[in-house]
Amino acid sequence: MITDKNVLRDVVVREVNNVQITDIHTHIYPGHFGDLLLWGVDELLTYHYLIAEYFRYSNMSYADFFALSKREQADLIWQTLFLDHSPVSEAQRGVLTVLNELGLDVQSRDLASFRAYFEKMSTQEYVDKVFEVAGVKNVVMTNDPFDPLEKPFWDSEGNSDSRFKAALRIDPLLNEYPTSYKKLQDWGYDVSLDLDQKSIDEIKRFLTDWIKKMDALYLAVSLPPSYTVPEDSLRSRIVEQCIIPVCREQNIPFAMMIGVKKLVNYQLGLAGDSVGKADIATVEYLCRTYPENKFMVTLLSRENQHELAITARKFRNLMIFGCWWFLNNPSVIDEMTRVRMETLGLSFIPQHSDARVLDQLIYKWNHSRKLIAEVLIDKYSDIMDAGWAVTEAEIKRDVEDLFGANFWRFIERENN
Ligand code: FIX
Ligand code: ZN
Repeated sequence: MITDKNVLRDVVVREVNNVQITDIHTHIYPGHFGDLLLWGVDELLTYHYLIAEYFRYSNMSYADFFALSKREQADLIWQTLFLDHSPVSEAQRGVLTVLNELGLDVQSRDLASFRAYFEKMSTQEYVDKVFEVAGVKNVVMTNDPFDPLEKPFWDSEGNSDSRFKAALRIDPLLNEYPTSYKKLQDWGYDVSLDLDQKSIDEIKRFLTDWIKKMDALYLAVSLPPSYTVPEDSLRSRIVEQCIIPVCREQNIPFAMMIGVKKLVNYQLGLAGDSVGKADIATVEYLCRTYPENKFMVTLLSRENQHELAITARKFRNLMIFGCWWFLNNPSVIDEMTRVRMETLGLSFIPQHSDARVLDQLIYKWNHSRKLIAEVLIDKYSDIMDAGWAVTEAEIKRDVEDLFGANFWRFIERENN
């Protein structure tokens, strides 16, 4: 039993630093998926978060910037965001954390030397290195059969690296059915625009085929703030008549990531998306109406977070996760984790990395481990003040729950 708060801090920090993480939402791929896997310092510097931050200081035309090579873009970003101004934003600091955790001489500010380090590394060697340094056991990818660059890999060799788990991502099906249905036709699914019963059945077959092909752990979609179910729309009908029954049959969660205002500045590409408050009533409706289904939900707006935590209190088939995208900043991670722990105890998934560049696993988890550990220390300290003495084994158990076991238990799969 721990009765000393200094010992408490040491144990929590040790267990949080040592836990092997399951990262439940990323955009990275195994090494054999070729150029789909982004890694190295030039990819880190041209992350879309940093591109948005670069243009805060630059009058260069968007077209001229995107016409540059990735290396030339990285040079501009390094000079502007790191040398001309101190790199204090979360994404800027993240680059420094990656380089520092890899043992490079960050103080040198020598981009050429950083590039030389990566040039010596093979892809597979670096995948192994990053998973080790980041303390990540496995990641869940974002796997989109509508992506013409990714689909060929699933139609041929598929995934052979067990550290990379699949999630079936179906944004085009839900958000752009008037165009995506033609692709389903090309793939041999007898669907039509008017979404007749035959189309409903064929969309269910498509979803089932791909869940099995990928061994998808969940089915995911990114949705606008206006997302509403039920409503008189193709999207709402596909959700209730296709996705809900298939996810129940396959016993996998439906993961809704709600609140993205796509391309508010279309000239910025991936960096051009923004945020809007979602309607929690849709989450309530789906969890209430389909108690046999499991839902994972993350909302993009800070203003949605308290009501999302309260909604999770109402529905045991709802698992809330992550401090997504614009929320993945220390001030907000701290606030969200405290609200969630005070509201839900330990029955939530505090974080995912959303890593688009392999190396980001290192900084996103280095930063979040520290923040989540501080919240845990405070919460254990509070119950110690009420006479409760927690054990080292219980701290290890709780930490493993937060950083992976809650997810594996919710999806009823083994973490292997
Ligand atoms: O929809 C998503 O999965 C988002 O996370 C991405 O589209 C977004 O660009 C991102 O990487 C945020 O971190
Ligand atoms: Zn994402």
